[in-house]
Amino acid sequence: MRIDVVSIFPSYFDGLTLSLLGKARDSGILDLDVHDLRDWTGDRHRTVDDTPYGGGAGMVMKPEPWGLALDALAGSPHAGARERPTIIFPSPAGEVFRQSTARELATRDHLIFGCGRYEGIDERVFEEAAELGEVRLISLGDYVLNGGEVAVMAMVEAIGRLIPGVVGNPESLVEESHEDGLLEYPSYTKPAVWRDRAVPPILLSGNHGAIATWRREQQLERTRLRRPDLLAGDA
Ligand code: 6GU
Repeated sequence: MRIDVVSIFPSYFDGLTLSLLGKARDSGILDLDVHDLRDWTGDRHRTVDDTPYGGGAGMVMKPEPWGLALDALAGSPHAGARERPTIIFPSPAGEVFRQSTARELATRDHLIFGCGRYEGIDERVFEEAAELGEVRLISLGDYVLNGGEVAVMAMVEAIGRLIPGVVGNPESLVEESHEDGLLEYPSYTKPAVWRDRAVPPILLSGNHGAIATWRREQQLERTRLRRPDLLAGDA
C-alpha cells in the first residue's frame, strides 16, 4: 500500500517510522511518504493561509498549494497505471473513524491524507480532490484538535496494522477490542498471586471450553458497563 501524507508539520510523523510500521516500511509492504505542503507554495514566505471571505475568526488554508500537492500525488485522472487514490481529509466535521473504517481503508492501494490547520481548508479543494479520487472527511471523535496531524497518526496506525504482514501474528488482530463488536477480555500473566491478588482460578484450570465461555462473559459484562452504545447497535 502507498500512503502519502501532506502537512505543514511533517516532523509530527517521525514517530510513524518507528516500531511496527517502521518495519513494514523497511520491508516494502507499506510505502509511506510525508510531504510538506509549503513545498507547493510559490511566494517568499511560503504562505499556506489567508483571511476568510465573509469575515470571521481565524485563517483558512489557501487552495493553490493544496491543488498542486494533490495534482502531484494523485496524478492526472488520465495517467492510467494506478487505481484512483482515496483522499482523506481529517476533520471534526467528518464521519467518525471506526475499526470498520480502518478495515475498509486497509484494502485500498493508495491513500492520501491532507492535514488541515487553522479554521480549515478552502472548500473548493474538496471539490477538486473529488476529480482525482474518492474523497472522505473523517473525524477521530467528538472533540476538537488543533489540526489533522494527530488524527492522521492514529488513522495510519489503525489502518497500517491491518495490512497483511504488518502485524506478525494475524491471530492477535482477531481477539482485540472492536474486532467482534465487543471490548476485549481481561488478561493476566505470572505470578498467579501478586500483592494478595489472585488470577481468576478458571484461567489456571486448563479447561479451554470453560475459559472461552468465561472470556466471552467478561467481554459482554465490560461492554455493558463501559460501552452500552456498542450493544445497542448505535455506535
Ligand atoms: Cl480528524 N481533526 C481535528 N482538527 N479535530 C478533530 C478530528 C480531526 N477528529 C476529532 N477532532
